[in-house]
Amino acid sequence: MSERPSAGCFQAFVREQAQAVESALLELLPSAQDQPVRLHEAMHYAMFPGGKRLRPMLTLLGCAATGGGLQAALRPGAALECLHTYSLVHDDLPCMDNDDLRRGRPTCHKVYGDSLALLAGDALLTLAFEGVSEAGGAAVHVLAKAAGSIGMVGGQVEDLAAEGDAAAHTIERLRWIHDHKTGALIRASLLVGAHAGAAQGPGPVPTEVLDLLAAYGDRLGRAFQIADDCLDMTGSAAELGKNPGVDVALGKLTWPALVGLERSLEEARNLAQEAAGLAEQVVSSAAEWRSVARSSLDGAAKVLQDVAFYTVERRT
Ligand code: GRG
Repeated sequence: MSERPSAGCFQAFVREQAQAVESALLELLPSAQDQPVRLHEAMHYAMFPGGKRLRPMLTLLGCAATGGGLQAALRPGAALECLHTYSLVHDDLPCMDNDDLRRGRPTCHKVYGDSLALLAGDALLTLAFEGVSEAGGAAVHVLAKAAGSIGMVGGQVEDLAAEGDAAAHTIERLRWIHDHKTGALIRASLLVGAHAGAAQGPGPVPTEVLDLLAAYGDRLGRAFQIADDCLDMTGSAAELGKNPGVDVALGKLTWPALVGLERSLEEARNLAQEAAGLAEQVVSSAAEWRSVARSSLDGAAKVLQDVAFYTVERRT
C-alpha cells in the first residue's frame, strides 16, 4: 500500500470548519425555548454536543472537491447531521438496539422517555428536508432516496433481521447491509455538497462527476462501517461515547465476527486506498466541468483522501 497522503489535513479542515457547522446547526434548529419546549429540548439534547460531525464535513468536502464555495453547503450539511442524529436516537430506542449511552451521555430516551425521543427523531428527520431544500431539488431527491426504504431504513431492517439469522451470515449480505445502513447517508452527504455548490457552477453537476463522487462515497462508507464494527470490539466507552461490545451481545452480523479483526482492518485500509484514488478522479473531472485549473482543487483532493484514511484509523 502506498503512503498515506497529507496525514492530518482532514482534522485541520474539521478544526477550521467546526464553528461554522455548529452555527449552521443552531440556526437550522428551532430554539430550545420554542413551543413545545420539551420536544425542542430533546432535539437539542440529541444534537449538542454532537459527535464527530462527519456527515456535514463530507457535505462541505463534496462541495469543495467539485469547485463550489463552502458557504452554500453549510445549511445542507447541517441537514445531513439532523438526519444522522435522528437515526441514532431511533437506533438507541428499546425496540432497536436498546442503548443507554450515546455521545458520552445517557441516550435521548433515557432522559426524555421513549415517546418524546421517537418524536424528537421524527422532527429532526423532517427538519433535515427543510435544510437540504436550500441545495435544490436534486439534493432533496438524493437525501430522500438515501434515507428511506431503499437506503438507510432498508439497511436497518436487514440488519435487525440478520441478528436472529446467524446461518445466513455472509460477506455479501453484510456488504449490502453496510452500503444501505451507513453508506447511503455518507454517499448522500457528499452528493448533496456537490449539488449545493452547483449554484455557482456552469449548470447542474454532470453525471460523470456525481458518479465518481458516489463511487468514492461507497468506498468511504464501507471503510467507515468496518472500522465501526472493529471499534465495537476494541474501543472503550470513554473513546466511543457509547457502550462497546453491543454487536457481539446482540449477535450482529459484522466484519470481525465473519473474518476476524485483522482481515477486517485490511479490507478497510484497501477501501480507503481505493477511495483515495477516486478522490483524484473526482477533482479532475470537476475541474474540467468548471473549466478551472486542476491545481485549484488540489487542497480539496488531499482532504478527501485523508478523510478516507482517518475513517479507518480513528478511535472515536
Ligand atoms: C424509522 C424506526 C426508524 C428507524 C430509522 C434507526 C435507523 C432507521 C437507522 C439506523 C442506522 C444507523 C444507526 C446506522 C449506524 C451508522 C453509524 C456507524 C453511526 C455512528 O456514526 P458516527 O460514528 O456517530 O459518525 P457520531 O456520534 O460521531 O455522529
